[in-house]
Amino acid sequence: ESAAAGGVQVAEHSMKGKSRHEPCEPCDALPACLERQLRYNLCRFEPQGQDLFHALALGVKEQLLDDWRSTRSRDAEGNKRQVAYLSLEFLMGRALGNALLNLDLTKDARDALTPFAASLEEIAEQEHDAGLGNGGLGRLAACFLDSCASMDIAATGYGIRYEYGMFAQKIVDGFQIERPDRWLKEGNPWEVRLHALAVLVPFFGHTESYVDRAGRRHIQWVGTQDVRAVPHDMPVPGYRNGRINTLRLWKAEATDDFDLEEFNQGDYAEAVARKNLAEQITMVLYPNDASENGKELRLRQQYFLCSASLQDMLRRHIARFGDDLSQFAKHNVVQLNDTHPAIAVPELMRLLIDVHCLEWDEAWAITSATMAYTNHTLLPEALECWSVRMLGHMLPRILEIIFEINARYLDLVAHHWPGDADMLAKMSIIEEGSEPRVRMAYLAIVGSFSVNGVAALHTELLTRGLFKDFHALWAEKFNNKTNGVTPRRWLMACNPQLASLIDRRLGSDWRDDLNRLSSLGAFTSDTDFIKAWRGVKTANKAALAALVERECGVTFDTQMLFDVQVKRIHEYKRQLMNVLHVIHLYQRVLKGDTQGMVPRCVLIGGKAAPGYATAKLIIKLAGNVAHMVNSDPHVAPWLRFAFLPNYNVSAMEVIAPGADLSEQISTAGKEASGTGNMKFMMNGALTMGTLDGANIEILEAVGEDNFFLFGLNADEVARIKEDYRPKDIIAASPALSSVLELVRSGHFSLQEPGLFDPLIDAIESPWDQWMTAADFDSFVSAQARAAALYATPDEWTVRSIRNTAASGRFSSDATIARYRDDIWRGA
Ligand code: B1N
Repeated sequence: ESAAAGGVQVAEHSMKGKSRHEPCEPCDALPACLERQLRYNLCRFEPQGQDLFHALALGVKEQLLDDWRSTRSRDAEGNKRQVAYLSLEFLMGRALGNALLNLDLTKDARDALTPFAASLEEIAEQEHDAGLGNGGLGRLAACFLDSCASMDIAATGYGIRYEYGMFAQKIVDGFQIERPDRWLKEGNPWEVRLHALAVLVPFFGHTESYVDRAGRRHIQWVGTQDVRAVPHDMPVPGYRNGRINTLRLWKAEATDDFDLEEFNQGDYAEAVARKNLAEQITMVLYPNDASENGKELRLRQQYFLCSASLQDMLRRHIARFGDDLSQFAKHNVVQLNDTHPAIAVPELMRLLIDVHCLEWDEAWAITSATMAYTNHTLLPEALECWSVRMLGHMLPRILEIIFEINARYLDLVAHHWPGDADMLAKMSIIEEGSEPRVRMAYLAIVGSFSVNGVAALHTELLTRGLFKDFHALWAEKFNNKTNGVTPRRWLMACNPQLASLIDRRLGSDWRDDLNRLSSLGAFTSDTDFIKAWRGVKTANKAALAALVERECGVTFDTQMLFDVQVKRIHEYKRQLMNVLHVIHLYQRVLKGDTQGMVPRCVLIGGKAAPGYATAKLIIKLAGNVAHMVNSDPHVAPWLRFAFLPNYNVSAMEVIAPGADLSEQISTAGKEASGTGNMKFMMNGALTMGTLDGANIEILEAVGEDNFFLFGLNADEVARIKEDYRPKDIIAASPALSSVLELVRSGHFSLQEPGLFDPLIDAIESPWDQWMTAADFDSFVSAQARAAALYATPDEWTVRSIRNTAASGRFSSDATIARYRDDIWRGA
């Protein structure tokens, strides 16, 4: 870090002359450090509220600072290829527990808290979740950071420091209400603000061309309104390896340039107040999962992130290698987390050409050898297209570069498909029409050397469907990288009892290579082990039951089957089908038809995008059904149902360990991968799932006897779509008919008859993309198979063990190893 001054960088400077690993002053151990933070840093004499958490976090940060600094200087001097993970979302959750685990400081932290009569668990709960993401895509970025650090990869996460993260969900009268998430209001002890590394990001203005003294034509982007991007760094500790990577989050601030005219007219206060406009850029996370809404502010966020991050990478490269940028791609790779940061392609071109004076061809060679693009969804509503008009106004120079990239690329297309004008229009980065738009996915593919999907089926559907023509042109770019989840947070930290039971049987080697969990298979006839395993599950179910009791006022009994579906609410994920199954069970109990049933507690949780009316209505239905189910004492021994408000990362840390059955029931072909499915499996839940996303690979890993498979596959969904007649299917299904009839009758909406008609109408419609009617009976019978198995506890437990045993493949360490070997070569 050459332009260093401030934070960690300051330490680096003042350390010159000293041995790198020798601390300035001997760092006191955590207990003394905690005292000192409280007294001399926070000035708290009677700690209350978040005080102890803050003191402990500051103490932990102090413990890792030397390693953080030495990681930076090692990377700044070494020859490892630097990975930049560019993402609009990092769903980090809480940091304390994870940091203590990775730094091996958990015991020290407990000791430090002893004098305060506070438990570590209690204090850790004080931390606000860093909810800087919507769901799977943002949480994947967080798991990847943990794995990169743990595998000694020099990776930096580049993101936005949103003042407001994912909204908090309240349920009022059964309806979702969104509350702002001011997660920074009490300060963030982990972050280090680095004003000295701030960069300027240009917006608006126009372009001019000029000829330099050597006769070369240049373009200048002038008259811009610049916004200052200030990095706020968060440490990302590797698992017990001394590496501390960085999550660098940019905050938008106004520059000190005022509108002079306004200034001179005496509007001083107004001029200063207008600085707020710049700061809006990093104010709030857009809460739309898998849908795109084309808002101008969102484009500003995207460009702001990309420009600031690429400037930062170029600065670091130049500090290391000097002005020669020809080897930039050899030393750097940018992984684009979906198309949200795809504008990095033309932005890197701009920086190389306009700022660093490279010729187009050389700049293009560097850019297209640096960028790699991950696609996370096939849903058409999520594919980003930015209006050419908006781009031309906000980022005129970037639009010019996009046009030039397109022109050169279309030459290639024309060579490949001579005389085929349709192909040119179809494959153009610019979608023509009354309001021309830039297809960001096409821009990302053209500008990248690697394009990957996130599960085997998803990659296959990409190359056979959405990106078929690109695959014909550049087959070598396409590859699959099945997602994974970090076993540190999602097993060791969230399920310490299971982890230590595994330690007792296998030793602790599995912690460094999760594939070693497969040895658990040898203990599936060991009755003591089975008993101990079930004991841990029951204890975790008690913790989950306590959460449900507290948040929903519903009593879950740990003897009952815990059937859980938590994820964003979306029609394709089919929470509605799950609710219909609950109604089906409810009807059976009311009829006295409990033969073969097993007592069951069903939990659903998740947020709906604020503008997604159908998803919000599904939440309302779940709440109303829960109310009916739970208030009938005849039903209580058989069935309980709760909708958990405000599902987030921290809730999942309690939910995954306590689940018996994991609902992964999306319409086949719609869920790109899923990652919740992996967290549940790792914690010994059995999966109820369709042949979709990574479910297919989970099924393959664990075997059919240990998985409840149902429903149409992706090909069948596509085929049946041509002639889909749900009304006929419903008529032929007594179970589905009577469930839909009960909903239609107003039984669950006595005050508002007809409230749920839109949901039923959708299921009955021949255009229902989600094919709930087609899969319902198959789902119900798979649920009956699950119940039958649960009636034999040892049989169930053996399958639970087999699920954890087979989950090594879904460690994000395995995923990251494949990114490193196939895409990030040299990292
Ligand atoms: O990305 C996850 C996958 O496991 C999920 O299957 C997939 O649905 C999820 C626009 C998205 N795809 N697209 C998004 C998020 C925010 C946004 O503004 C789209 N999220 C996914 C990880 O690969």
